[in-house]
Amino acid sequence: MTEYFPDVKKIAFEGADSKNPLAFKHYNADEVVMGKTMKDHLRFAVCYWHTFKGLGSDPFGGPTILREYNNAGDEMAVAEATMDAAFEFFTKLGVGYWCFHDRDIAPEADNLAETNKRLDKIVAKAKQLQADTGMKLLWGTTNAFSHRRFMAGAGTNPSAAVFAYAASQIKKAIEVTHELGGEGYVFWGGREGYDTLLNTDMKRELDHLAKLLQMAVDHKKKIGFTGQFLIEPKPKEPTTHQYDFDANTCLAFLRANGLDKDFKMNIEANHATLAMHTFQHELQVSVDNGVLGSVDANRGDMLLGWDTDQFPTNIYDTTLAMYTILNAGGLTTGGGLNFDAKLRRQSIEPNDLFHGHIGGMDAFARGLKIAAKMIEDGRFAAAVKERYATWDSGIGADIEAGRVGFEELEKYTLKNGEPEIKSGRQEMLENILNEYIR
Ligand code: XLS
Ligand code: NI
Ligand code: NI
Repeated sequence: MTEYFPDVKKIAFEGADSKNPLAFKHYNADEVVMGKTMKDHLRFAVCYWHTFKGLGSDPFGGPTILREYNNAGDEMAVAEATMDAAFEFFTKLGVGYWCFHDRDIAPEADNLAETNKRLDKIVAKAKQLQADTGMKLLWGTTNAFSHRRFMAGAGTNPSAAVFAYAASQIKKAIEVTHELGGEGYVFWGGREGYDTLLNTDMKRELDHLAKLLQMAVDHKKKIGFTGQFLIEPKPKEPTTHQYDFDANTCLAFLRANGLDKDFKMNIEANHATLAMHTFQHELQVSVDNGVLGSVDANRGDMLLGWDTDQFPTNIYDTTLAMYTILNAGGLTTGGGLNFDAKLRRQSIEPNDLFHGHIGGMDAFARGLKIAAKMIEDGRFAAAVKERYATWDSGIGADIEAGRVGFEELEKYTLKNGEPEIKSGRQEMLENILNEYIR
């Protein structure tokens, strides 16, 4: 069988002092942190679209990256060779999971029936490779945004026939995700949004989106798929106003339509910052509402300001993300850290794929270890607890328990006078954080 990454052996953990670019410095799969192995905490996944289908094109130029598997022959031969290359990569990197869109793994044909046949063929191959390697599917999804039929959206398209097409495609994608034992299924609202209200009935579009998601929930039950449904918020791009703006907007939409028990969030770092939130904010909103499902682990570029999907390297961000995730009990079945990240278009060597992923895995391993220490030491938790201490007894406890109203609070204030105020100590806490990040 062709080897696509011949000069790479299995990536090993060599420790922080290693100078080998093809080794982990911090990610040590079996090392136990707070009672769990790093592997089980981090649940890394490789995404198929950027990693194997992304060839460096941007709005100003075509592909820069050449891959040997793209020379395998006709479209289906290329799809099969790509799958072989992908499983070789997963195995050498040592991740446990992968993620895909239907159209990443099998090319579209002239009609849906033929397209589905192609998909089945590749899915059978993927199933075999999963069995051979022990790799698991974190989640599957549908690409209902690249083809021109979806230029005005899928579930929110003004045409009912396009809606029907999207529904048919999603039905099949859920079925093949189920077939591959996927732990989850993601709905990222590709072109579910609008560019101008001059041509858009927003209310109607959102009602249709709710219908589509309800149909997906019904179908999931019908076929016995028990994986987690996930919504991936994003505020803009490709449309000006994406309907799934951020976690709170998604929650409001799901609750308004009685869908909130059936979906969790797939939080992407780059989408959080596009929404003018931090990555940690979006994770925390999800945790506080009991809907943290999975994570698209990447980063944006503040200077460019679009969805650059870069590999995560910022230890502050990975630390704060892991701090929120660990405090919430960690990622479990249906959740993981999926590298929704692509190489820069000048990174044209096959090994650059390893460098990107190794760096991301090491950045999160460091974040995990640092966050675990922060939690074990309890200094931040103690500071937060102290800051809210007035709620633990007396009038605070009465308010929280609903024992008092405006009358009682007025009486309390008239009696006690001006409240004592305290420093938020942000600088001190930031300095303590820097004691841990090293
Ligand atoms: C695009 C999204 C996409 C989803 C999967 O911005 O991040 O890649 O993760 O459809
Ligand atoms: Ni994503
Ligand atoms: Ni993205």
